[in-house]
Amino acid sequence: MNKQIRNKFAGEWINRMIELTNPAKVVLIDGSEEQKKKITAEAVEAGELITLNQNLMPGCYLRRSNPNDVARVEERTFICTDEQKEAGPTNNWAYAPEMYDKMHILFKDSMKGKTMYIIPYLMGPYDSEFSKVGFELTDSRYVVLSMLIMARCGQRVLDELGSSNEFVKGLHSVGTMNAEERYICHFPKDRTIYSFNSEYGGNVLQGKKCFSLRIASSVARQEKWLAEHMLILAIKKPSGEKVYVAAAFPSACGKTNLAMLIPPQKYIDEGYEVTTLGDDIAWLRIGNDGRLYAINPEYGFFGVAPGTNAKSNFNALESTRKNTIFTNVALNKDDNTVWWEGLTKIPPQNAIDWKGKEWTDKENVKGAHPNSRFTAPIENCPSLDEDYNSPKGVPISAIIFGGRRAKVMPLVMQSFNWNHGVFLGSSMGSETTAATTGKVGVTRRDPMAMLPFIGYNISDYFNHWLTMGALLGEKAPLIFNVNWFRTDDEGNFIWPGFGENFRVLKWIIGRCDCSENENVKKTEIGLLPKEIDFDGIDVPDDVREELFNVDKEIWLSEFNEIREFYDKLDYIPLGLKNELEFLKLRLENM
Ligand code: SAT
Ligand code: MN
Repeated sequence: MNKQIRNKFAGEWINRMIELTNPAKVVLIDGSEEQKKKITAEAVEAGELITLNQNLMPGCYLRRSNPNDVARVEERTFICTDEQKEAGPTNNWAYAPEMYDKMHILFKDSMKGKTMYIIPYLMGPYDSEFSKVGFELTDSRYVVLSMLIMARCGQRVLDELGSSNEFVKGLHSVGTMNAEERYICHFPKDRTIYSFNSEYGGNVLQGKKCFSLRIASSVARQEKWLAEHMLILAIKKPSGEKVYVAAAFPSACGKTNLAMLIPPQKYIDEGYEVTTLGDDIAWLRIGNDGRLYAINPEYGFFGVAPGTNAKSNFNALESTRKNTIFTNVALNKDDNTVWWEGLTKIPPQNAIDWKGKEWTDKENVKGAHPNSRFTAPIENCPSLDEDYNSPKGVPISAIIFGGRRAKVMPLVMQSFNWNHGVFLGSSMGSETTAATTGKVGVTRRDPMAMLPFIGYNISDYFNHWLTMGALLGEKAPLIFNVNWFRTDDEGNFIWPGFGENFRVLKWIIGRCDCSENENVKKTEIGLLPKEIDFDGIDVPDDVREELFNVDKEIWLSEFNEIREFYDKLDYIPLGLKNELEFLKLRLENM
């Protein structure tokens, strides 16, 4: 029996889980350096981690996962409730009592002969109204060491919890790694998460997607706040004033790059600065002054390695220089460091690929898995904002939605109002194939980049966004849509992206402080800039026009696609139905 947890509610539940999983030993994670060192040494000893060059990369380790376990598995991820309509048509649903039964059979004796680690963790800063406690019980040292990077963990969290019964319960076991029996289960009503047969971050670092998005979105609906798949950044203006922005993008749209953007030199010289508060998740609450405040509940970055280099994302690369766990990247044998596609032009001479084999056929075999990752402490980030840890969060002036669209979306536009902004978010998406062909391809709708992460019915989620707008009233952030991926007819990107995206951010913050009051034109689809500051980059006139072109035919088919998407949902809140209708009227009069 476990006597280390003094909180009565947590203690009772943990004892039941110990009885179920039957570990040989139970260790409470206290958050100390000493304990972390010990567990790291054990993981190295057991072959679970490979020690990298400690002179060049102090505190860094490499992990090779089971090759069948390299990404999130949406088809094995479940929202478990009493009734299907609570989960809605976009989630995998399971009847909660039945799933509990199934899980309890799988977890029975699953930790036999192993150690159970009890991880008390906090999502959000200490002493903050925003923050919420979770426990993850796991038999994986890799998960323990990753959680110590991604969340605030240990004794201080227990102190903060005190005698409260408000915490998220999480159980994880690596099981047998049988992919067919892999389960990532969420029970929103009980605030409980069970992960089985996986060790991949998005499935088992439960503080991340499971708690901070799926469970939290459902709690946020009840408590009238928002749990969103958004980065948070700050832009300091030459006057010294800071503007905070939150932004949501589907995967592979450069979210981490935007979070850590370095402006072109000209703007740095003028006194602009971009700083990072978060790269993946934001919790947003209405503050005492009526404005929307945001925190990043996480404490680290779980970033995609391939494509990251000193040019594409200097700050991300720097963040991985120490105390970082790399998963499924290549090992450079010459200096015992890591490598991935896109880090340098030429791969290392002597390397081992992500599966642990000598990497000889560099033409046909990848060195790193495309979804290989770094798990790095947020405090390593050179562009970290001084307020990343602020218990009261930062006031958000603008919310940005974005996707990968070849033709339909302009480089940037502002919504007419909150409801129209929610409409833009609800219909956002990415074209998977279009970017390479230049044609308007199949769009995968990914509302607010939350499709796999909404812990309840998507129609209720849209409704909740409209409610938040009503509560915020005139203090609501402005809502924008951006598209860095517009292409010409040959499929070439016409916008340079990366640091140059700062030019778009500059217009956005100008809309927030009214300095761009004159630089705006009303179109059928939204408010567009008359011009963007292109000074210092070569953008031909026809490209300037193309970046902001609104094509009636393309937009009519976009309208039809959105309607088809809406038709698949249980219901569409009136506010969004109206927006769709208004769009049609404006297009017909175009
Ligand atoms: O795959 S994860 O969900 O862990 C990472 C991400 O998509 O942000
Ligand atoms: Mn994400």
